[in-house]
Amino acid sequence: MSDSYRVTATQKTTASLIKLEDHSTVSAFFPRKFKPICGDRVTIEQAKGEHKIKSIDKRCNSFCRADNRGRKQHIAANVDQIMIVMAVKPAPTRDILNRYLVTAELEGIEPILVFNKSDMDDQVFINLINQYEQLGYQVFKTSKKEAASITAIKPLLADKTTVIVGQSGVGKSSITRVMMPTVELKTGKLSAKTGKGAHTTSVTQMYHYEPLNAFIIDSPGVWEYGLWLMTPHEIAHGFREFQTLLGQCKFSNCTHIHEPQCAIMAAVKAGRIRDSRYQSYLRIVDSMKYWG
Ligand SMILES: Nc1nc2c(ncn2[C@@H]2O[C@H](COP(=O)(O)OP(=O)(O)OP(=O)(O)O)[C@@H](O)[C@H]2O)c(=O)[nH]1
Ligand SMILES: [Mg+2]
Ligand SMILES: [Zn+2]
Repeated sequence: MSDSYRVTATQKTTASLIKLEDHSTVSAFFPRKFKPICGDRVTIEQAKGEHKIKSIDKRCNSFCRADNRGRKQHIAANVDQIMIVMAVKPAPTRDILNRYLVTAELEGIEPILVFNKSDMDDQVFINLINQYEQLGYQVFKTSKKEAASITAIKPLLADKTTVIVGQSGVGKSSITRVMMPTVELKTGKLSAKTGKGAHTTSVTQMYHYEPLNAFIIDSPGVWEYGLWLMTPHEIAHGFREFQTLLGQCKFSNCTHIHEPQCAIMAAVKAGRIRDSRYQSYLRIVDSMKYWG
């Protein structure tokens, strides 16, 4: 049996790998058609005195986003959890959290919500935190100035692969650094002009943190997180509190937008689904027209 490796980073024709048995690292080249991504499990062989990726295991799941034409772009593979980081500044864009959650629900990735920079304002996120806790999500309020608020998340990372996502400048790398002090990460300053992040992390990179046996994937921040072309049915499935009602609408192909006897709209009316979440669902469905 050949040894098992995971991809920690990719360059044009080579990938950095970590050997799962002893956590040693190697570099291996790959044919272009392979398209390995961070988190992939691979086997390697020797070719002309170099390491070469021989095979990529079928992915359990992957964290994806839309490319600029609405196609599904795979970012990280075989992930157990997604840590969605938001901050007081830059403030989250309107539907960004729900869009991340749609991906998480569809791919079977457990979300961890982190509201960071509470030192700048302790109040702004109180309502959101309550709402998402009520939906059953794990929610944390953090500040890099209060290490305990971040170390509280650490136990969740043990023995898991966690991808950390969020807008540029929200503090993804800063949080990772507090949780895993021995791992070397880059962090940057917010641009004084725009208050936006400076895109400090430029490539997706997986780190292994020995004390927790945790794999952490730090990804470059985005201004906006876009979902690839999806059907209303897929998007509705991405809203956790809709799931038990799907299938109870009069029409099996109900889009929950205008149809009579829609179980989702009835639940919104009755206050069992929060209107802000339903409005966000409508906007996300509507946003798919850009890929049309
Ligand atoms: N006040 C305050 N500043 C923070 C906190 N966390 C991070 N920052 C600052 O925010 C800036 C951006 O932090 P990073 O950790 O680089 O952000 P990032 O999310 O990794 O950004 P990208 O790599 O560009 O995606 C840095 O100047 C950090 O020092 C916090 O809890 N409070
Ligand atoms: Mg970063
Ligand atoms: Zn419906």
